[in-house]
Amino acid sequence: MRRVRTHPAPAALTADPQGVATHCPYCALQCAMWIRSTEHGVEISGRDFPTNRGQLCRKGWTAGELLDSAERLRVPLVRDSREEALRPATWDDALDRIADAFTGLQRAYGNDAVAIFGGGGLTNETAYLLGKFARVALKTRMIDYNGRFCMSAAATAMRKAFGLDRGLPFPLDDIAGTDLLILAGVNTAETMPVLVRHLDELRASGGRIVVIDPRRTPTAALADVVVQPVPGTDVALAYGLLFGAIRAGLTDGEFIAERTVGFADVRATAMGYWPERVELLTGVSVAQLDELIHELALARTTILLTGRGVEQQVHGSAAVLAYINLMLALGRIGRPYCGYGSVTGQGNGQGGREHGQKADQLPGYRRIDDPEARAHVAQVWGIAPDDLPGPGVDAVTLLTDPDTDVHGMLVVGSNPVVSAPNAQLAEKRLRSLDFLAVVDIVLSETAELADVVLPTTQWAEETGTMTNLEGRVLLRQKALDPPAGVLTDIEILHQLARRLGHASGFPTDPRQVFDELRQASRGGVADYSGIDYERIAAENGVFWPCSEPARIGSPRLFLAGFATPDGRARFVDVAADLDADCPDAAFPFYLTTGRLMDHYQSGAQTRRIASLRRASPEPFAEVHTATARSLGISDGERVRIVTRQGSVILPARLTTTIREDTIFVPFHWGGSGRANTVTTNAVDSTCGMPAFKLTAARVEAVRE
Ligand SMILES: Nc1nc2c(c(=O)[nH]1)N[C@H]1C(S)=C(S)[C@@H](COP(=O)(O)OP(=O)(O)OC[C@H]3O[C@@H](n4cnc5c(=O)[nH]c(N)nc54)[C@H](O)[C@@H]3O)O[C@H]1N2
Ligand SMILES: Nc1nc2c(c(=O)[nH]1)N[C@H]1C(S)=C(S)[C@@H](COP(=O)(O)OP(=O)(O)OC[C@H]3O[C@@H](n4cnc5c(=O)[nH]c(N)nc54)[C@H](O)[C@@H]3O)O[C@H]1N2
Ligand code: SF4
Ligand SMILES: [Mo]
Repeated sequence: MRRVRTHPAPAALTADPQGVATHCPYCALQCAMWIRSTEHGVEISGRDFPTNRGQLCRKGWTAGELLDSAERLRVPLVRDSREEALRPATWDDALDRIADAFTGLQRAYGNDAVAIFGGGGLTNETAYLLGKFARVALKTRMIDYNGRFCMSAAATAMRKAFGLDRGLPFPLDDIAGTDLLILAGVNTAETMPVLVRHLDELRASGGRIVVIDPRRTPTAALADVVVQPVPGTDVALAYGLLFGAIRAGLTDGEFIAERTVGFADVRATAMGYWPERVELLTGVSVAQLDELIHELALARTTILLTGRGVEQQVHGSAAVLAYINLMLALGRIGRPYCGYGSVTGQGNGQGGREHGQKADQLPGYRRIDDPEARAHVAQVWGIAPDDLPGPGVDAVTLLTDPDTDVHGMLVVGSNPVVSAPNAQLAEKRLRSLDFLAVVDIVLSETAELADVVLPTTQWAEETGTMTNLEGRVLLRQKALDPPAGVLTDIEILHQLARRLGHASGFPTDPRQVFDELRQASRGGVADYSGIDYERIAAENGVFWPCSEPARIGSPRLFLAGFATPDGRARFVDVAADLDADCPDAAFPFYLTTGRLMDHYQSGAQTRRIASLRRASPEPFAEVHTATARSLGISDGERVRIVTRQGSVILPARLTTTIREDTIFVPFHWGGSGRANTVTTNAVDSTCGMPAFKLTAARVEAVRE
């Protein structure tokens, strides 16, 4: 129970004495909650729903605190030059400044002089309108979003293999029914704590769990078999498992013949990954490989999930494809209680990538370079197809490359000064822009650099839809009025569009935006046309695709066929030997980065919540005890982590759960503890995914 502030709940579709039905503001599990105003303030409680069955993690329980925090933004901030401090301003002044600056820059340098950077935590309505704002109001091709850092590798791989990308092509409940769950590079116990109950159910019904992670994480504690590969070696490991599966006769010839194409080449490549070689490449011993093959042999059904550990690599999409190859060869995809899935991260990481925030996409998961898609969306938007800009550039290019035409930027729902790879490059580039505007709920590290900062409403103060990790479209209902004078993201877009000459086309009512999104997505891969707020509220969410007139949601995909032209899945013969930032004599360690239970992402929100800050007050470097001994480092002592990109000083936290050649640093802090000061800016060339999970590093004791 959290005390926040009193406000009557406005009329909502689903409300009862426990409050208004809504969902958590953080991760893609989107746990269902009740939120209620009482005479003591606002209370949050868990709500029964298929994904969370009434449970919340401590981030969810404490999410209400930021609604009333002194640190939240309540008025627009402006400054005339970067030497000045930001000062309060009226909405008219702040909005006029943005419109004037963007108009001036576009007049001087062309339409692409202004860029948009969005986020996977925004509602579908905001994400959709942001894409439309870029293409219609600004006519710029320069738009991308933080989902590039998150989902791009798995999305690219799934589109290649299956013709469609939906994080989980099956409901979460299926997990509890499979014989074998393989978690590769996903630390569920910390990053989706509530999902652990599905793992407990799986174990209770006799299912087994394999965890593949260089660190023995809290998730590994739930597993039957744990292997700790060298970071960045998942392609080789997956091929090694395929070699073993072929040799043990586990492949499903009938499935391969009837439902796939391309096995011969992949089989030939896999034959080059015999166990002794894979042990050398991955550090997973021949005996452990045998153990994994034994698990595959015992199971009739298998679900394999990847997280950012596999995906945030220079060969992230190749690694996902290598695991998909394994699952296809076993015939354990497109069948009940079987399948491959990527655990989507952000609250709307799934919907955020379907409705046009991405440089190469239009609503409904349409391609911006597809003439038919352009014609459809242009018609919905009331413009000529030729007036739609073409594909833009990926997030890392947008945020760091000084050679793009970009001179001004609007950032909505992301904090790249903390979260971008090798963040000093993004920081330098943002500082060098002629004009930067940020829409946020707090003065994030990125907002601190801006010329204009606009405050916006929080999750509980606006209605909108979110699409969870299963592809289930959910309704977050407005439960509280925002503080006086704070606008929603779509009200802000409306105001800006109006000032740019678009009096209509940017509605402020989320329902109206959603209705337009339905039309724009109609006939696309992610078809939402058969979904409406009432159905979502009445049916525990609706899975896409859901088209009119049938209006049947699709919880399980690929049972009858894949989304490729011939209905067959593709084996993709990927290479393992791609250039990563590998350790050498000068930088002998693998630095990997990731998450802690208590903080969310750049920490902009959770570092401002007292109990979370207390539980996890500062960043640190996880170092194996044996490594620390050889370097003369004791627990808590400050160490300098040096990479080819920079250095950072952090207290060492000694552990025996990490590989001796690997260092782990959480990325939730900015300033002097910013992990991304030292991460590489190398990306996966097929999708622009940064290699957050592997930078070559040196570790030194700091002795003044
Ligand atoms: N508490 C919390 N929860 C969150 C978030 C948060 O910030 N905090 N963020 C949300 C978001 S947006 C995301 S994307 C998800 C991310 O969720 P996860 O993917 O579970 O989280 P990460 O910590 O980024 O990485 C997972 C694991 O990958 C391992 N790993 C590193 N390198 C490799 C490798 O080469 N191979 C393999 N197999 N594993 C490797 C790391 O040791 C780490 O334990 O979490 C979501 N949930
Ligand atoms: N080293 C390293 N770096 C990483 C990763 C890693 O594993 N290692 N993971 C990457 C991944 S997977 C991700 S997803 C990114 C995420 O990194 P970011 O994009 O920085 O994510 P957040 O910290 O969630 O930033 C969201 C911002 O939007 C604000 N906000 C919240 N709600 C709203 C809203 O409704 N409207 C608006 N306008 N603003 C809002 C928040 O206050 C916050 O400032 O980080 C990436 N960076
Ligand atoms: S698991 Fe994710 S969605 Fe659920 S309460 Fe925690 S942060 Fe919120
Ligand atoms: Mo993410």
